[in-house]
Formats: sequence, structure tokens, C-alpha cells
Amino acid sequence: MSQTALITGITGQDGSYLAEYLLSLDYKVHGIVRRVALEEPERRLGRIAHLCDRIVLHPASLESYPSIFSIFSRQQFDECYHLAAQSFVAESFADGFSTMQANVSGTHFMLSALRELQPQCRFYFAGSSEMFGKVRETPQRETTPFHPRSPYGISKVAGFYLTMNYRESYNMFCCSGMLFNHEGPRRGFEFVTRKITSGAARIKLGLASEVRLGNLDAGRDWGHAADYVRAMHLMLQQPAPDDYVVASGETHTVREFCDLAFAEVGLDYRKYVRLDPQFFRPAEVDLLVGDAGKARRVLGWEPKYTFAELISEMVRSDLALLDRRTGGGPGYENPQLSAQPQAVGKVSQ
Ligand code: NDP
Ligand code: GDR
Repeated sequence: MSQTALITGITGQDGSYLAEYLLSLDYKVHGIVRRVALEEPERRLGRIAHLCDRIVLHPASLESYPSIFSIFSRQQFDECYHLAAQSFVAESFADGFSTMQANVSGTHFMLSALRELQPQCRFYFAGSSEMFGKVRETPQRETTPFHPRSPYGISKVAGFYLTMNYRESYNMFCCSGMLFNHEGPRRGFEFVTRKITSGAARIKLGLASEVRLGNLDAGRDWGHAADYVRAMHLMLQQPAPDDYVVASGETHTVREFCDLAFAEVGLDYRKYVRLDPQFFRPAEVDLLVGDAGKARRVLGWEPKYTFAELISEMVRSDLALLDRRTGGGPGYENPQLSAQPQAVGKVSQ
């Protein structure tokens, strides 16, 4: 019998890849979106426009417990993937309070409503390598102590412990993924990878002359989102709930990312990348590299993309997108997006 899953943050990068993946496994897929997204579907549902006729969308907000409770009181789910969050680290320095509200209280609302109404539903929490922050050991694994360096990192540590506490206190099937950076053509434009690939594409097409960046020496462990959502699903298929690091095991600097991305369009990044103090952070996470040994061993998870393939796909996608849209502008790799507004699909009120 087919399973029913709920995805919070379904309009985001990971939510869209996960929805696609679960549909391919014959799941019935439901998603939580903000009400405003239903009012402006062509702008706010871009990443899932091609899926809208196959999923059910529920308007709700992470700020509102009643809106979340109401969904669980109307529809039964086998699995819940809690991906919605204020996910941009730099923004969490600008407004730490709303980041805490959405990421900590929002996660607590989800867990509390599930405990009340559907304690059998399996729960996934989107934890992050930002929890390791100022790292205490390298590579980072499940047992590495946390030392978050931003309000965002702190909010994810709180969410991680809330998830663990519901598992231990109420015997619920709750897992956290400790996922390292993962990217792809659907990545938001504010994150450094997409900023670089879209910048390189714009420069190549004569639409821009430079990209302004902050710390080029930061090291990250970058993978592809399509690979990482498979790990989320695998965690909820195990006999017992647990937490897993998901990472490529390689680290590269922002500078190396620039080098490969510009090389993809035949340019030398040193001629186009400018340092701009506004993009440096008050406290930086200098170097991350994960040990996904447990995920490989227990879940049988293996990534398919290499670092070079990830960058190449992102640059080529940005070039194609800009080719379709004179003057460029936000959009995602889905070719349908540049056409007419999409149908919203089934909406549960
Ligand atoms: P995105 O920023 O692309 O997506 C975030 C999603 O959360 C969007 O759907 C957004 O909706 C939704 N959201 C944000 N605030 C609220 C709110 N107040 N109420 C309802 N929905 C809200 O993030 P990713 O897809 O990249 O990441 C998914 C999750 O994984 C996040 O929790 C992130 O912190 C975590 N993570 C991501 C990693 C990565 O490298 N991508 C690595 C480790 C963890 P809307 O479209 O309306 O804004
Ligand atoms: P991160 O991703 O903070 O790791 O969080 P981001 O792409 O924003 O930054 C990565 C590194 O690049 C440096 N950097 C810049 N970053 C941005 N955004 N813009 C710039 O101009 C710039 N110049 C240099 C940053 O200082 C940083 O060191 C992502 C998010 O997806 C989180 O939600 C997730 O939890 C973690 O990855 C794992």
C-alpha cells in the first residue's frame, strides 16, 4: 500500500527534490506552504510547479501552532519531513529572533502536534553541519561535540535536541540528519554556490561584469541535494530511529568553487570576483568536512555526484536559464517555469 508523507518546506530546494523522489516511489505527497504562496503561485511555487497536479498543499505557518495542529487533525501521515526553516546563516545574524522563532518553536510545534495526534508518524528533522561550527575534530561525525557559530546554528542544535528528546521521552520514531552543504540548480540565489554559478553565467553572457563575495577561504563539504534527500528517506525506513551525518567527505574552499565555476564558461575567476566586506560574517565557520561512514554502512547511502559534476550542472543550468530569459532574473531549472503561471494543484483548506 502506498505511503503518505508530509513535507514542510516543500517550496524550498530540498523540499522540491524530496517531493519528486517520494512521488517516484509512489508516495502520496502532501506539503505545507505559507498562505501567501497560494496567492502568488507563479512566483512562490516555482520549484514545485511541475509537481503541483500530483501533490496536496496545506496552508500553514511555522509561527502558528493551531495551523500545524489543524493539518494533523485532518490527515493521517506515515512520515513527516520537517525541512521548513529560515535557512540562510547570514540572515540569522541580521534577525536572530525570527530565526529562533521559526526554527526552534516551529520544530517544537511540529513535534508537539505529532505527539498529540499521530505519535506513530515517523519524523525527520533537518539538522545541519552548522551545529559543529567551530569544529572540535576533523572530520565531523555523529559524536563530534557541537559549537555553533550563528543564531542559525544555535537554532539547529536546539531542534536536534528537541527531536532527540521526543524520541527518548515519548518513544516516537524521530531522526535528525546532520547534513553538510548540498546544492544544485534549484539552490537559492543568496547562497554562495548559486551566487557564483549565476554570476559566472551572467558575466559569460555579457549581463554582468563582476561578482562580489566575502570570505573566499572558507572550506565546505559540498554535495548535490538530489543525493541528500535519498538519505533523508532512508533514515525513516530503518528498524529504529537514529541520527546520521550526510556528507561527501571532501572539503573545498569558496575560491576553488569560483575557479571551477568560471572555468566551466572558459573564464578566469580572478578577473571577475571582488571582495566585499558586507559579505563577511561576524563569526565564520572556517572549515567543514563530514564523515558519512555511518550513513554508508547502516543506510547503504552513496552519493552519485562529484564536486566537479555538481558545479558543471549548476553553471550549465544557469546559462540555459539566462538564455531563455532575456536579462536574466530569478528562476529555477524547470523549463516550464519560464512559460505561463502554473496550476496550484490540490489545496486543502
Ligand atoms: P530553503 O531555504 O531552500 O527552503 C526553506 C523552506 O522553508 C522554504 O520552503 C520556505 O518557504 C520554508 N519556510 C521558511 N520559513 C517558514 C515559515 N515561517 N513557515 C513555513 N515555511 C517556512 O532551504 P533548503 O531546502 O536548502 O533546506 C531545507 C532544510 O534543510 C532547512 O531546514 C535547512 O536549514 C536545512 N539544511 C540545509 C542544508 C543545505 O545545504 N541546503 C544543509 C543542512 C541543513 P518559502 O518558500 O515560503 O520561503
Ligand atoms: P552556509 O552556506 O552558510 O554554509 O549554510 P552559504 O552558501 O551561505 O555560505 C558558505 C560559505 O561561503 C562564504 N561566502 C559567502 N556566502 C554567501 N552566502 N554569500 C557570499 O557572498 C559569500 N562569500 C563568501 C560564507 O562566509 C560561508 O563560509 C548553508 C545553508 O544551506 C544552511 O541552511 C545549511 O545548514 C548549511 O549550509 C550546512
